[in-house]
Amino acid sequence: MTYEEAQSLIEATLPEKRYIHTLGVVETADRLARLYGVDIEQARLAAMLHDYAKYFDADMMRQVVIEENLDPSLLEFDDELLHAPVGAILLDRAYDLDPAVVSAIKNHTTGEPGMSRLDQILFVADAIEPNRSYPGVDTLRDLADRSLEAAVVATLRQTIDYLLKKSVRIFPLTIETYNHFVKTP
Ligand code: DGI
Ligand code: FE
Ligand code: FE
Repeated sequence: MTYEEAQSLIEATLPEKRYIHTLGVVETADRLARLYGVDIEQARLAAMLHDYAKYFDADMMRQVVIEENLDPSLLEFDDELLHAPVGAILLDRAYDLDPAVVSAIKNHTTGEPGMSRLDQILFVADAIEPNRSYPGVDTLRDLADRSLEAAVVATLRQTIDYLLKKSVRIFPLTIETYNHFVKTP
């Protein structure tokens, strides 16, 4: 799948606001890929496709989890978690994508212990793209220019903080990713 094909698909699939977010993630992932010596074409394609399934029907996505033998614990947590792994598998099924791109899409919401630098770039770019606005986002943007791994940890810390404040359950993979990337003294 070329970047242009992905762009047409995403422009036709997502509402305008989410498409604008996506363009911000592409721009940010492109910049981080250049900065950290990661494949720019893979980063742009993964960013363009990352929220493909964001507004898909939750029951349909739960069905995909079952049929494709994805982690069954996804069914016990917030439906928000489904769009990353389900989007990745549906896109791969339809377009036979580069496995590195599939992995970045799959891991963009929770991260994954030991995730690749391409995965890390999409994970961070999603959190800091120019249209994002939440307390601390500028600190995260500065950090992303200095250390990709430190930005991954800080992004996870901000996500976990946000989930704690909302009193919602935290998906174990989010915590496991945090534990993997955090530097212990
Ligand atoms: O799809 P985006 O909004 O661009 O960003 P995303 O893919 O990072 O999704 C963010 C959503 O996922 C947000 O509503 C919080 C939720 N989320 C992320 N990690 C966890 C989580 N929800 C729960 N319950 N547990 C998690 O660990
Ligand atoms: Fe997402
Ligand atoms: Fe996103």
